Amino acid sequence: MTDIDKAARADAYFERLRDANVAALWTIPGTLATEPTLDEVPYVWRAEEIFPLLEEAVSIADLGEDTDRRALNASNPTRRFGTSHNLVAGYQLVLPGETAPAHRHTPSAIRLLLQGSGHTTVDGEPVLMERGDLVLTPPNTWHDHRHNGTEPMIWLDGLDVPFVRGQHAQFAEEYPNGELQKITQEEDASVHRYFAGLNPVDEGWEKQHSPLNKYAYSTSRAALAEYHRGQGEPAWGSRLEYVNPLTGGHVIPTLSCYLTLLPEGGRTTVRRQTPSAVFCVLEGRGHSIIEGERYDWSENDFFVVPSWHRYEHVADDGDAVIFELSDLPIYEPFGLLRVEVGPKRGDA
Ligand code: GTQ
Repeated sequence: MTDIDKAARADAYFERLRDANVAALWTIPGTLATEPTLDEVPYVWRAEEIFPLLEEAVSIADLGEDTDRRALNASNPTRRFGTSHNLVAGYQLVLPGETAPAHRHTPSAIRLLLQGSGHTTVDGEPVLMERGDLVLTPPNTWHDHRHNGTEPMIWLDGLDVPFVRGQHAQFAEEYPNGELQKITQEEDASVHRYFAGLNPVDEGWEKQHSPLNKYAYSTSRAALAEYHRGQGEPAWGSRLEYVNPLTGGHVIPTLSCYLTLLPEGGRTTVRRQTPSAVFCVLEGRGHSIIEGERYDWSENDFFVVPSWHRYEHVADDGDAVIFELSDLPIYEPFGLLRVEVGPKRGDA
């Protein structure tokens, strides 16, 4: 058989395979790739550019009429939807006097309050949100937003929607009559139950997510400063994870959150890991080097580091405090978590 015969036979064969809805393994690119392809890109969404666009949305979308949530989602430039393949982040705006009606859904959400103050009600608990507070909206919890302050309220939304949709597991429902939910608990009730590192004994908490609906910035910032001091104020900074007080584990089954303090002039250890992450800057100005490229950031900006990209952060102006939302918990149960951490560089 000549090479020409063989090639002609192969072409005809592959066509018959297509008709039979099968493919030959040796023709499929990447089936057994030796490492992940970097097919998403790092990107910074700047408050300076996006806040005005969000404010413009007020004249375009009335809350409760045109939309239940006035939010701008950040799409990775390589994707139609999703800040990374598992995460979607964005800014949301609620004006004084406005309310966003209650609903619940299988995707989980976190909020990081950036400007103004107001409430998110989570399963009957009104959670007061102030700058830097992390508020959880775990899967299938009823949540609505209420603004009773004076300044427009803007926060960072972070959700696992691309992951949940990818699993064909997205369900959502509106609260009856499109209204705010009934308040059944005191303000910040979950915070009051867990504030001292002591856990209630007979509550019978059966859920997989943290029973705490809020991690107040006043508390987390102080804890981070204490920890950093105790570590001898390393130039590579200090990083803490927000945990479920009952288990010490991640706050939500699919999502983990961290807070990093990086002293002015400091530089984090280079890191590369399979999970993707969205970082939001709470304090300071600086830049990150991601796969050799420089990305500048300042207060209220957020940026994505996709899977398996090498990155480090540098604090250029003031101590930097960076919040991080990660999809790391998705990787753990399947043995897919890989983390490479470079050497600590000290002040050199
Ligand atoms: O505030 O409840 O960005 O349900 C996407 C889905 C925000 C919210 C989003 C949501 C919300």
